[in-house]
Parts: sequence; C-alpha cells; structure tokens
Amino acid sequence: MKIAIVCYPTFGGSGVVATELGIALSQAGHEVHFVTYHQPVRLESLNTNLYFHEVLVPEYDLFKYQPYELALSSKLVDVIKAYNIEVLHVHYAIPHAYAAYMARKMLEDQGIHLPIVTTLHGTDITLVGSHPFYKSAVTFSINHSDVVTSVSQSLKEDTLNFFEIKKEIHVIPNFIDTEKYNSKDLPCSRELIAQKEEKVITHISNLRPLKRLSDVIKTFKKIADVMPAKLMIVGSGPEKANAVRLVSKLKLDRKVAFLGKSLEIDKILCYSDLFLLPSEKESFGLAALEAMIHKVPVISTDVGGLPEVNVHGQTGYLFPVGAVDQMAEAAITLLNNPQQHQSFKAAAFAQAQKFDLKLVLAQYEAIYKKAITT
Ligand code: GMT
Repeated sequence: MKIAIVCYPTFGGSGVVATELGIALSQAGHEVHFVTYHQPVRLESLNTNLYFHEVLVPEYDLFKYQPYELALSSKLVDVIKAYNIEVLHVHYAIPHAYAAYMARKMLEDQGIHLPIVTTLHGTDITLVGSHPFYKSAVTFSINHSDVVTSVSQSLKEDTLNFFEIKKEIHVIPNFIDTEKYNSKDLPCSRELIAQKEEKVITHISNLRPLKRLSDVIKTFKKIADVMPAKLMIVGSGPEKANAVRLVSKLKLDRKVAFLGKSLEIDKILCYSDLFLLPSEKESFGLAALEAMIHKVPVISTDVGGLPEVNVHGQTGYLFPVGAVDQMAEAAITLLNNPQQHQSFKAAAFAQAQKFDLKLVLAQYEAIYKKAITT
C-alpha cells in the first residue's frame, strides 16, 4: 500500500509510535510518506520505501499565529497526488485530523478520494481536545475520519465520554519491536553511571506538569534515604527548572542526573532497576512499556491506560496519583528483595511481549484496507 503519515516529529509518544510504525510498514514492503514540519527524531534513514516531506510555514508579519494546518493540508494534497497515496494515517487529532479533512475536501474537488485513519493518543482527547476552544473541531474531525483508533481501552472510553462520537473506535495498543531485545544480550555499561551496590531508578518523559516530576524526586528521596541509589531523569520540558530546584533543596544533587532528550534510552534502561511513572494522566504509557522490555519493573499511577500495561503485583505496582509514600515503600521492599525483584523483572519482560510490533502491524494493515474499501 502507499501510505502517508502525519505526526508530531518530536520525542513525544505519539511521534515515536507513528515513526516506528512507518518504519515497520516500509520494512514490510509498503511505501510510506511522512508529512510533517521536521524529520521525525527516530527516523534515521530514508530509502525508496520511506520518504519525508517537510511542511514549510513561511513567517508573515500580519499573522500573530502562523497557519500550520493550512500549509499541512496543502502539502498533503501535493504529496497525495504526486505519489498516488491510497490512505492517510494521522496521529494526534489536533490539528492533524482537521488538516486531513481539508485535504480530503480539496482532493474531492479534483475527483480523488482520500481515506483517512485517525489515531487518538491521549492529550489530544484528555487535555487539549476536550477544551471548549477546540472541542467542536475535534469532534467534527473524528467523526469525519473513515477509521478511528485509540491506543488503549481507557482512551476509547474517555473519547466516548468527552465527545459525541458517531464512529466506532478500534483499540490498537502501542507496541514494541520485541525481536530487537529477545535474541541477544545488548551491551550495557552500568559501571559508567553507578557503583555496583547502587540501585538505578529511571524516569523518562517530556517533563510536563502532568508527569508529576516532583513525585518522582520525592519518591526517590525516600528510597535514597535507606539505600544507595541514583536517579536518571531523561527528557526535557517545562518542569525541568522546578525539578532542578527540588533536587537541590533535598540535597540530592550528587544522586540525580538530568540526561536531557535522548535517542539512547536503550542504553539507560538496560541498567535500570526500577522505572517511575507517577503521571496524573496517561493514555497508555509507552515509556513504561519501553522499560518493561528491558526487564525493568514499573511503579506507576493507576490512571488511564496504565493498568492495561503495568500489572499490579506482577510487573510493578500501581498507586493513586500523589501516593508518594506508598510508591517509595513498594520500591524499597522490591529493591531489598532480590528474588522478588527478579520475578518482577521476568514478568515485566513477559508482559511487554504481548505488545509485539508484529501483532500490531497486522492490525494497522487491516485498518488501512478497511479504510480504503469503505
Ligand atoms: O506523554 C506525553 O505527554 C506525550 C503524548 C504524545 O501525544 O506524544 O503521549 C501520549 O501518547 C503516547 C503514545 O500513544 C502515550 O503512550 C502516552 O500515554 C500519551 N500521554 C498522555 O496521555 C499524557
């Protein structure tokens, strides 16, 4: 099939999922065209099956806000005509589903039909999309997509609760390429970061307020009070400055490393003993799944789609938002019990296998066929 993909090209989960999916589709023989404002960060090499088309938005003084949707929909029309694209897959409803609908209308005028698949990722529904300023446009774009998917059952329910949706929503979970991790022992340089006796705790996110970075640090403080430990904070975002201040206030400067945005999370997760994800909202928690494939147990909140990924008492623990004391207590008990830790590591790895790329790829291929033929 010839597939165009629109996504945010950043480190955010939706961009990562879209990019990994596009790469896998191209490896399966499909022709994939990414249309976005920057080459997606995880898209390292292009080839005859994998293209990137940059959406340029010229700055014009008259505009307080540069019209990205307009440029995107025009670019989509050009790419779809030039490459005879059969289906357009947009990740994250805002503004992608809206721009896709405009592109479809323009193409209709020229006698070309463009099927649209929209994947809802989380904050496009739970945070931004349901805001009254956007709600009508988001409802309209979802209802005018040919096929709608969401990354968890929980997000599907939220979407049906927040919007008047007339379409069926298909749940297709996020995924991981398990083959990459199953076969070989990948090199792992733990000694560069921690002493043998130190436990390594990791958090990866875009450091936005809803990730509750202060809960990560407060939980870590309680752990570090009773055992040698280090905290790796990976990612960059608006909460970083507050986090640095809190780390300093709690006198943890020598125990907490801010590693910034990274394309090498595999190299960090491979030596991690525990992953913390105390988010206020999380439609799926791709970062938790990425930790689990590295055999890292996860302590997370019990919100959104997290219970569909992390199994309480098996692959980690789930607690209510803000339950710092409980998270720390569970972490300390687990890290102090090597046998239990080992069994959680194995269960995390086994659970991650259920989200194998191959299973999910087949589901998306079926969805594209459905969109094309309806
Ligand atoms: O987590 C974020 O803040 C980024 C956001 C995004 O859209 O890039 O992530 C959302 O989509 C991911 C991929 O489907 C999910 O794994 C995340 O749980 C979801 N984030 C939230 O719902 C807060």
